[in-house]
Amino acid sequence: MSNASISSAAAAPQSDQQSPTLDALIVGAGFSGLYQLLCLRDKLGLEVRVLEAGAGIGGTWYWNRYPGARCDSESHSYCYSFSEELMQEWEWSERYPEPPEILRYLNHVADRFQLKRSIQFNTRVKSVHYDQHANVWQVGTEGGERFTTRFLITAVGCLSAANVPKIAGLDSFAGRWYHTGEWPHEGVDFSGKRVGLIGTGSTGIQATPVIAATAAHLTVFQRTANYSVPARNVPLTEEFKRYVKQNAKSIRQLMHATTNGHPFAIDERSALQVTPEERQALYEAAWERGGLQFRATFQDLLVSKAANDTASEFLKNKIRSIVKDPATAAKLADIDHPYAAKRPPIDTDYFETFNRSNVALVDLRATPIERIMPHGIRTTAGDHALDIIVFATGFDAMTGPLLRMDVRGRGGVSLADAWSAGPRNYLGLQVAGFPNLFTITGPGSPSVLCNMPVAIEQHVEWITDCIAHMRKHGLTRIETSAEAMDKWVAEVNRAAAATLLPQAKHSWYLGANIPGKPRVFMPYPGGMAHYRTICDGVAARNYEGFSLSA
Ligand code: N01
Repeated sequence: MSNASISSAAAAPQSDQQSPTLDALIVGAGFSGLYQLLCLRDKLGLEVRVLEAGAGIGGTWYWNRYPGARCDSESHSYCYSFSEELMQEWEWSERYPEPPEILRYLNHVADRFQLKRSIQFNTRVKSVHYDQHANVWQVGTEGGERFTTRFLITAVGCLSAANVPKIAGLDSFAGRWYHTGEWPHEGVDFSGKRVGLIGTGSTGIQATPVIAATAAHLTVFQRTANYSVPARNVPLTEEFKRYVKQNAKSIRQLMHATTNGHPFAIDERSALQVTPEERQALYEAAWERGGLQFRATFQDLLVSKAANDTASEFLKNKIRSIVKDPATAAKLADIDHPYAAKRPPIDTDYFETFNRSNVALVDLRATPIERIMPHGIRTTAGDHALDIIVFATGFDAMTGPLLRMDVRGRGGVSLADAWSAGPRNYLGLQVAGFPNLFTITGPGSPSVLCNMPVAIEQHVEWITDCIAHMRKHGLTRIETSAEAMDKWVAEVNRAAAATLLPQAKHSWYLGANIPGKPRVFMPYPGGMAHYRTICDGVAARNYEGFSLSA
């Protein structure tokens, strides 16, 4: 990557050094940080700086370069829509882009809007403390720099704190191990190697076929069996590229109107109102079309268990028909949650990969890992000799990226203490006691339940409008209240309870993948379009639920 930054690790001062006061400091230079920078610096004319831990822009896509990595949103919807010119000049090559193409796109955006001059790379934020007398945030970095800023905006992503499970003996492993979310940029050569992959979420399911293609042997360690629908990735035709450009506006309107921010509408029928034959035909068509839109086959798949059962049975039958060994098929199809109650993966030849002679599946529910040995992984059923272990074990989602910074608000209260029973905030945007701190795609917002760029643009634009409003009226502080948070948390819980989502007990949406993490349903499942209306209403009613002061 060729990022010309205003500063790099080499240039970053190692001593304690006070930098000039900023209007706004943004943490993170992924999709959200870049757009927030553009809005605050160029639209509002603020003094803004972005601090980014990586050596380049891209956030998720900078770090997640594991084999098989591909975006699950379709490329023409996985991009900014704030600029008609940008939409017209960029062309995607495939239905689902790989990290290098997404990074090319983001670098194009950053270069086009001259964003890199305001980004400081190789700079990890370590502390974020509110000074209530001066009404500013003091930000400290691992390199010892300090910044003072009026507004602090976290653009740290929802899935950026890698979760490497604490398995006894990992330190003793004689081979190499990697987490998919911190993948070496130079890549990993699996040829001739015995590889163990732990985790069968979206990442493990994407990585499995690609690793199996070059490794001598691959053992997949499955704790929770998962559904998956073929992605059906293809190069985009010239005709489709033309369609996207000619219909950019209506595609954007559709993404803004739907629950998940994707460019497809959800069928209005119930899965239970059609005949079994029709239902089967509709599922077959959706399977052939591929991708996340399998969820859109019927309107009630996420709210009615009986409707969902029809989809899950269809998908389990697909597994049984693809995987030739009945014992392996049974383990893969032994799925304990409703379809899409966990984030549904999409794949390229995942189940087919278990028909290869160099691939084995270990069911960790039946035979849990006991420890890691110098030569491999020991389960209760015996040892698996390995040269490489790949942890596709996910993330400390949503709260992890915020809590790993030492965030302290009014009175020195830490965010970790404020959230000891789980995240509490208002609209996913602000926490009482932490004035002028905005969390883009924070817990309590649709975020990961939505096509991310759509959720990000809405948050960035709301925050920008809010700061513009404050400046226009000479206001310098915005803070939500405990009461507003209580009401919002109740709304998130109400919306979750109206769906099947909480029924997946082993879900990172609930924090269940991290031992000791409070079980709280984190993203807002009331739908992106509805959430947008709520946020617009709050702003129109003079920022109801916030107090603004000079
Ligand atoms: O992580 P996950 P992911 N021992 O948490 C298992 C997004 N994403 O990186 O289910 C054994 O979903 C864990 O088991 P269990 C997307 O939103 C997007 O795959 O907790 N196993 C599970 O099987 C996605 O949902 C794209 O029982 C352990 C797996 O590891 C999110 O990122 C691509 C374990 C983790 O699955 C996270 O996906 C990829 C242990 N100690 C990902 N700990 C796009 O294309 C965990 N596991 C946009």
